[in-house]
Amino acid sequence: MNALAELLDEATLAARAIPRLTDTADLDVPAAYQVQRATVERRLARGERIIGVKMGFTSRAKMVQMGVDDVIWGLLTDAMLVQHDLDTAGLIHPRIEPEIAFLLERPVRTPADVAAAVGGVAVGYEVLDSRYEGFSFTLADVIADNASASGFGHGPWHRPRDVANLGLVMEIDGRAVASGSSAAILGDPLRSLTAAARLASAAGIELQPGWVVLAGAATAAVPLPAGAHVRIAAAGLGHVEVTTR
Ligand code: OOG
Ligand code: MG
Repeated sequence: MNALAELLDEATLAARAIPRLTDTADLDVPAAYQVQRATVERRLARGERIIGVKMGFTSRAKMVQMGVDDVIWGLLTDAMLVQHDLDTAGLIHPRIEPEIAFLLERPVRTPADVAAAVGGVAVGYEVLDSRYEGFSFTLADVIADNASASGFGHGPWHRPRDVANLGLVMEIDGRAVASGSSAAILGDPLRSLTAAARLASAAGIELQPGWVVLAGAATAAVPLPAGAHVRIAAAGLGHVEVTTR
């Protein structure tokens, strides 16, 4: 596991894509999550802190785009939080996608804790950067690669509210590049949070107060070029912007 984690971690640090692990290794889903954990451990050893989790493939649009059909999750660290601008030079082939973000104010150990745990909701985005050549992978590969996690950001937090059917629009340099509804996320992004709670309890991880949970993209991701201005808006939740260099 550690050798595979090292390959992924080095690919991340060097911004150089690698062949899929499953081309040469026998990797099932439980083993892939062990590799994921080991990649995150390497980040923690460099001083990064876990500040949340991200859900993946919670919408048909994403499953169809990537050819994968199971809900997965990955871990977010403080180093991934984007503050207004992002240097794409250190990335391989970044993509961006709109997200709904939850802020936890209480620990979540089981799905039963979810309803009382949400302290805020926001419109957000995720920057994906698969460490695999051609941004192409199997389910086990993408799990091992921490669900392609690279960066994320969110707009202002709002008090908890119904986010089941919010219109989402993502623009790059003023041109709409993706639009959809939060209903595409398992019918209601809150269900994605429940799924995160289920995966967390199975993994023996407690979701912590202060953590952010990205519910998963409602639309396909789009390539994120350098020198771009991206604006993501969700009805009732305002917007968030990011500029790339
Ligand atoms: C994997 C991550 C999927 C989402 O929101 O569905 C994901 C990928 O598409 O590279 O983050
Ligand atoms: Mg995502």
